[in-house]
Amino acid sequence: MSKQRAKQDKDAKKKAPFAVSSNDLQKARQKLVAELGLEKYVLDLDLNGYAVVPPEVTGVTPANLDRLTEVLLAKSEELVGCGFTVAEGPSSEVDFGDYRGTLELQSGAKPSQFQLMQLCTFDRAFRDLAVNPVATALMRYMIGPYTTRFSSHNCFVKWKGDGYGESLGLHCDQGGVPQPWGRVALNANCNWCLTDYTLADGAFACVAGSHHRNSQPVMPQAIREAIPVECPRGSLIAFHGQLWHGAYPKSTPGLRLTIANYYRHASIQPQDDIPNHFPKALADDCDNPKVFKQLAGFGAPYQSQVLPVPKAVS
Ligand SMILES: O=C(O)CCC(=O)C(=O)O
Ligand SMILES: [Fe+2]
Repeated sequence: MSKQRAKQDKDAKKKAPFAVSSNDLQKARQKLVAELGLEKYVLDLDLNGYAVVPPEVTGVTPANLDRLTEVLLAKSEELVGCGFTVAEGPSSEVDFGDYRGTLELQSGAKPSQFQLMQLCTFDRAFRDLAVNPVATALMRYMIGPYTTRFSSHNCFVKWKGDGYGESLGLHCDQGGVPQPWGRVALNANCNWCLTDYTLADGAFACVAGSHHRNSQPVMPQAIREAIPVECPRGSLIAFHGQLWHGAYPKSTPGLRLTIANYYRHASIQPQDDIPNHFPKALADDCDNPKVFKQLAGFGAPYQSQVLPVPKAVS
């Protein structure tokens, strides 16, 4: 194939990602994995529906983690109105008013966490994380090499309390998508642990392999099947949108801080309308503006007369 033809084909795939042959998709997925040496992690994703990737592999440094943590603690203080430290948690009692939580509702547990949203507008450090090459390769492996997009960028700030209660808040991130579900992940998630994950510190809970069951968690059995995912600060827990997961309650002092970068298939509505509302100038200020803009889904066709019309010949 001539170089020009190969380039035309590549451009066509980018423009029409839904029309790529299975063969080409398979090759593109294999390339993503081989280039970064991620074989072990995609095997975990295939078998268990999640993979724990250490910072030595993702390249996220202690200085990166410190910066992310610093900004999140400052934002928490700004919004809540009291100081926050990793060692001690919120410096005062906090009041949620009538708010009863989200995953907490399954067990009626009293909220002991909140979420910060739209992280990629806070600081470049979050935009760099959103385009981390290892994270994006794993997301593309599960969702699709050409069809992966951002859904939202959030942080869980969790402290000592009942957590999600006895249900562990088990759910599938893809739970809002109508069934039947297939093998391709329509959502997938990157949980970046900014503090150590141990059972007592409120670790991620999941049922290994449950992404193969193509269903919402079957309760209450799923609670007995769940296991804690324990890993040190800086780890990435990447997981499939069909994995049954939640978290154990935190029973120790201080904070459990987690960034949840949530990705979607291009056919799925984003949680945050990033394609239309994300400030485009910020996308240029990150480690890989090209990848950021592609994952953001800027410039979707059909929002104007993108295809030419013929002209009447008189
Ligand atoms: O760790 C948690 O509290 C829940 C994480 C979660 O459900 C998610 O990121 O989708
Ligand atoms: Fe989730």
